[in-house]
Amino acid sequence: MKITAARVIVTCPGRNFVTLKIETDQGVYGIGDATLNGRELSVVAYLEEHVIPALIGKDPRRIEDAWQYFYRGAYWRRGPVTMRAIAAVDVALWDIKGKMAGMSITDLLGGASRDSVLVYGHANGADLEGTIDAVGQYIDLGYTAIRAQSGIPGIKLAYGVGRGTLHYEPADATLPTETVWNTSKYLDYCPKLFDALRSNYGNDHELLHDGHHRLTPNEAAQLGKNLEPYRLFWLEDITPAENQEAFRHIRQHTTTPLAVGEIFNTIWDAKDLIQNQLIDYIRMTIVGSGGITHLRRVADFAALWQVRTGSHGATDLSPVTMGAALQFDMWVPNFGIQEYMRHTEETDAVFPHAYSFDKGRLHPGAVVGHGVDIDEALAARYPYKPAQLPVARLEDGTMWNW
Ligand code: EZ4
Ligand code: CO
Repeated sequence: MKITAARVIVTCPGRNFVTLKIETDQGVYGIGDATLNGRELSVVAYLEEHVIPALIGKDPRRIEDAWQYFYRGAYWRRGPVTMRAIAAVDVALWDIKGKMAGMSITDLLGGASRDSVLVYGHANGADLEGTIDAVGQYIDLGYTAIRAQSGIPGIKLAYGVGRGTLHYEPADATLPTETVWNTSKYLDYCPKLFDALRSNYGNDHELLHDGHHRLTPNEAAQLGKNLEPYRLFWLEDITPAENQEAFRHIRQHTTTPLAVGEIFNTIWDAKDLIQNQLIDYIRMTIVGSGGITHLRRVADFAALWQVRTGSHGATDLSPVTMGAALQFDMWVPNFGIQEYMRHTEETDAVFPHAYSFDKGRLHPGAVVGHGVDIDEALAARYPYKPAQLPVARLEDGTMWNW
């Protein structure tokens, strides 16, 4: 069996997506997501210039060898661009293998460990009242786990505040939007927000929050302590994690569960965090971390320390990644939760899929491979539109982490 062709499809049904389609001499094809929010065309070039020429003629059944070829064989390892390109190849090859076997990727991995996948949605409000309402709306939609983000009095364009309630999308301009950050205001406001949410809705729901890399380790420790009475499911990305050791201080001061990993690319980014039990959830995702072949190694490693998965699932991860993630989530023994931001109707139409939401959970549907396709004729009607993620500065102009 041979790969006969591979091509990259770029489409913008409301936001940009990069998709790799691999065709074989058996008439079976597979697709993989390669979207890197705000840097999409760099992965297109990587795939077209450096990956596709080497794919032609390879045996698509040899997924492991393809992974090693594009990882070890690149010499220049790791990084968001390389690992997304590898992920796209990997997911497309798992899709092909599933179609050839007449099996879902869950079955290829060893079969389902659960009946459906617990997901959390994003409730965003411009202020306290708006956020309380938004959480109520998610409860009404059937969500049992909800991430709450809120506009903060005195902060211009706080992270996570949407323009609509269901479709938050931060990438929005050809040059990054400038936001302003103030840590003290956030540290004062955040516990008030969760106090209000617990007083309004009680303790029956899981509540999550994303700090989006804004705090120092000691500030993170303070926040974690102050949020303990509200029993969060997790506090995410509370400080940058390039230095994994930095989490030791936070861990020593709070029992609020910690989640990290949406910008990680390989197991090496998470190794110390996991083996020193400095986090509770690893948020690496298929598209960001070299595909299913690599993510299952991360999950198995994490299981040794009872660290569970919590894959990133924002709207910049295409339905192809969501379909593949659900296949993975159904199998992975140490599953925690899956992030799920709804795509727009335009996006869902370009990527036909079988997964569906019901009562706070996603059901993958009966599929072979990952079960997500691309309607190329429809995709061609939405040309690429440059968009970038915002940047953040402190009030005196100092660049900060967005
Ligand atoms: O800001 O995916 O947990 N989710 C997040 C996301 C990220 C976007 C960046 O492209 O932090 O909203
Ligand atoms: Co996040």
